[in-house]
Formats: sequence, C-alpha cells, structure tokens
Amino acid sequence: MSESAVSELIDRLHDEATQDRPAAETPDVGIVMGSDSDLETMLKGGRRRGAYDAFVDELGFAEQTDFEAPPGERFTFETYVTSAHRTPDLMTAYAETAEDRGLEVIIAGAGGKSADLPNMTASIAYPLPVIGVPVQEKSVDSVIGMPTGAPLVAVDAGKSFNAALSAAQILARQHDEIRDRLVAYHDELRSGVGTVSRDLHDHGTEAFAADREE
Ligand code: RP5
Repeated sequence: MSESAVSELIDRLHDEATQDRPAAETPDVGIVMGSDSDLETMLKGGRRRGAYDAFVDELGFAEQTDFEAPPGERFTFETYVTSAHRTPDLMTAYAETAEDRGLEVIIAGAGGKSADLPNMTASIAYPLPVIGVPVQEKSVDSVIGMPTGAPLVAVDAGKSFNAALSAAQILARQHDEIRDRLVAYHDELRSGVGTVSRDLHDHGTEAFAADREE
C-alpha cells in the first residue's frame, strides 16, 4: 500500500466517524485482515467457504464498498486490509473509529506466528466485540492469548465462515430478521444430514458412493 493510500484511508475513516449516519446505512460488520494474502481464507475462494460466502450466500448480507452509498440490502459488511506491523496507524484508525462509524462487530484475521491484528484491534475497539480468525494453525496462540480483562472471541484456524455466523448471532439479538436467517441456515444443514442419512441407508454403501462420484 502506498504511503498516500495509507494516509488517505486514515483520513477517510476519521471523516466517516464524524458523519453520524443512520444505523441502517452503515456497515454492520467490519472485516479486516493483515494482508490480501489472507483473502481466500477470510472471504472466499479458499479450500473452505469463508465469511463472504456465509454473509452473502447464506445470510443475505451485501458488501458495502462506499460508506456514503449503502447497497439496497439492510445488512452489510465492509472489508479492509489493516496490517498490524506494516500499517499500525491504519489498524489503530480503523479500530478507534469503528464504533462511531456504526459498526456493531468486527471480524479480524491474521496469519503467521505474530498474528497481532485481531488482539490489537480488540483492545483499541473495546467495547465493540471482535471475533478473531487465526489464518493459519500457527496463528492460534497469538490470536486467542489475550490477558484477563482484554476480551476477544475467536474461531478455529481458517474458519472465517464461523466468524460470520458468530457476528450474525450478535446482531440477531437486535434484529429478528437475522435470527430468522440463522435458523433457516441451520434448518438447511439439518435437512441435508437427514437426506444423506436416508439415502445412505436406503440405497446402500455402494450405490450411495457411486452417486456421489457422479
Ligand atoms: C501474513 O502477513 C499473514 O497472513 C498476516 O495476516 C500478514 C500481516 O502481517 P503483519 O503485516 O501484520 O506483520 O503473513
């Protein structure tokens, strides 16, 4: 990221924090990651489905790319790269303006052994809840290892999909519409297991396995 881009983003965040926009028009969830190399794990395109897949495909959220021009969907998320070590000033600006910009919850993911973005974002954005995503197995300890009095909830390594569901659970306490979407998503999972179980039993192992390979 060029120096001018960093400064421009910091100024933008502070400006947006002064706008006092209606809650329905601001992003509900902020997703930040330490590098664009985290994109596939954090959002979409990796070996597992990510937060983008959960929000857009399962829960009916939309990505908000312009703070002043929200999409038609009521519930939205935004995405930024805010490296803890390479752009600590941007990470700080994002976390300290989050509440005033209207965010309700942040999902923060980072990889490597010093995955400090989730825990530093949580400390600065407090009392806004932050859900940490260790992008790699080796990042788990540095994401979840917060001292007493400095809260952060976290999901398992790479499971940004679950982070999105957890963020939606927080929002669902105030929004029945999100609660209904979460319940519908779970019902679909349940129904899928039922169908598979019945087909496996009734068709037998060989036929069931052959069907799956088609
Ligand atoms: C990558 O560098 C990791 O995936 C991490 O999220 C990213 C950012 O690390 P810092 O720039 O904060 O050190 O290895």
